[in-house]
Amino acid sequence: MEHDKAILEASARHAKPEGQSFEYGTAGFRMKANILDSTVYRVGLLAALRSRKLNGHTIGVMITASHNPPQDNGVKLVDPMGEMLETSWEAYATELANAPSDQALVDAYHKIAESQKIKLSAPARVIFARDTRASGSRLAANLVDALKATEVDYEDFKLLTTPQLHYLVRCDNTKGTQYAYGDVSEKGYYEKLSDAFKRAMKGPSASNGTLTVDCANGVGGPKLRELMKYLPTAKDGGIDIRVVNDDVLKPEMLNVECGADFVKTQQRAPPSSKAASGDRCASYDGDADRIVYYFLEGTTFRLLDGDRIATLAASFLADLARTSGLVEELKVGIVQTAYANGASTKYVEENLKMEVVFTPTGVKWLHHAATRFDIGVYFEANGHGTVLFSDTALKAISQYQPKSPAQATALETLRALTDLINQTVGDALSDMLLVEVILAHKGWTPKEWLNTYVDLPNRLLKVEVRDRGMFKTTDAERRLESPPGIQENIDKLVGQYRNGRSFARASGTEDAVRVYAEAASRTEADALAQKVAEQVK
Ligand code: NG1
Ligand code: ZN
Repeated sequence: MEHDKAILEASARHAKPEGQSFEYGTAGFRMKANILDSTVYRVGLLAALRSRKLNGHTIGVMITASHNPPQDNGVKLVDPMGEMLETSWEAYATELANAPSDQALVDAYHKIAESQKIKLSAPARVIFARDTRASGSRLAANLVDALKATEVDYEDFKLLTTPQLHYLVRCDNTKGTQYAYGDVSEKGYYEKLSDAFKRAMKGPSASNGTLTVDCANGVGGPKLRELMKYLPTAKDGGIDIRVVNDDVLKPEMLNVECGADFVKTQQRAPPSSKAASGDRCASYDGDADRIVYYFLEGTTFRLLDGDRIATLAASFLADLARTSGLVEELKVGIVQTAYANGASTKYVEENLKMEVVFTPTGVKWLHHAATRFDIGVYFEANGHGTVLFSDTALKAISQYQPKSPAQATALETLRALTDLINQTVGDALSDMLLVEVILAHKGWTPKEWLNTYVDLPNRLLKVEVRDRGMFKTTDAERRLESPPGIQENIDKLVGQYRNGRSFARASGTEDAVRVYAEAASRTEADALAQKVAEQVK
């Protein structure tokens, strides 16, 4: 049969670790890098099948473990428009990864091809990239073995941020069409973003003060430095950026005491930070698909997380739609998860008067829900998110004839933002430029941004349990269905605290149950979280 011999031969060089089981979860496969060899090879086989299934459209493979420690790695697939792999195919990935022998792998491969009616002689194309982890090049070589064995046309983009790869996949699949997304090159990405940024910054004078960016010692560092070559500095109406934590020559430094995950979970600046009171700071995660902002107010650490970026972006975009005369046509909405601070939800509903939709954790759910709006803003509290414009919105924005100079100016900015914002996935570089544009237009420092609403104190706990599989949720993960009885107890506890809200759910990426609680004061939030944690133990 087509390719069997080659698949078997290469598989023998990438044996599956015995007794190890793998699952394609919300972040693809992610674990210690030294047990990922067979999995990455097998993901290559799946990428080949996926591309053949979709008439040879380009499929992306990203090798990264995002904010995980340096010794971990991971791999995930990118679908043709730059979105996450279709959910129904995740089970195939898991099946291939767990095939107990080389022959079982070939059998599983054919079973998928048959059930999906895939012609194995059809053309296929895969592009891939990796973050800066030491294990990345070895794992990429395993991927290549699979692509060669299945005769796939492939291109190695080497080191990229995750969102850059998503961008390239979409560009590759749309080139030469009316939906062409951009030039299929890293340079094309910088050119698109910087051009849009310059257009969006035409109105205000320049961004206010230097932005310090902590790159988690990951791939975002060199890529930000590259992007900066294309961006105007403040004296030319742009932005001054100071890059810190961008050491990628020591891979053991990745995500260590820095980066978006550290800042969000520790609620403090990286220890290496020399920021003074009021300085505007941002942190990326290890593959630069997440960003959070923060600053010191005196000595108090103030975090501006994904919820803040979402509210800032949604209110600005709605204002632009209104000022440009498009308001009747465009519905702006926000997508959040249960982890969004309750104060942000209240602010969106009561002050911005916009609809909020809740989805389970995991960007693919948020992304999907955001497509239901004309302008759909989605962010996880941890800083992963973007803004999606529907086809109707894009058409209205590009075709509308402004009726006044004010409308024309607003429309120009809106048009620039449709190009500035990465439409495929949350992107730290693109999101950063979006925030900078908005702050510059509003003439805001982070302090004014923070003053839009007051976060409810909250606590996130990780609870080790015997079997997290027992924890089943409903209502966008906000209520536990099983084990029976726990939800009733959580409800009772929540009722005892002012502005109390709490929920428990099994993590999709770690072997634990996460408990979230918020309440009117820090002491109450902590106490509520503790009590709920006792319920799930
Ligand atoms: P889990 O482990 O399922 O809670 C975490 C994050 C998600 C998302 C995924 C994917 C929290 C509470 N959860 O999911 O938001 O980013 O990882 O990486 O931050
Ligand atoms: Zn990431």
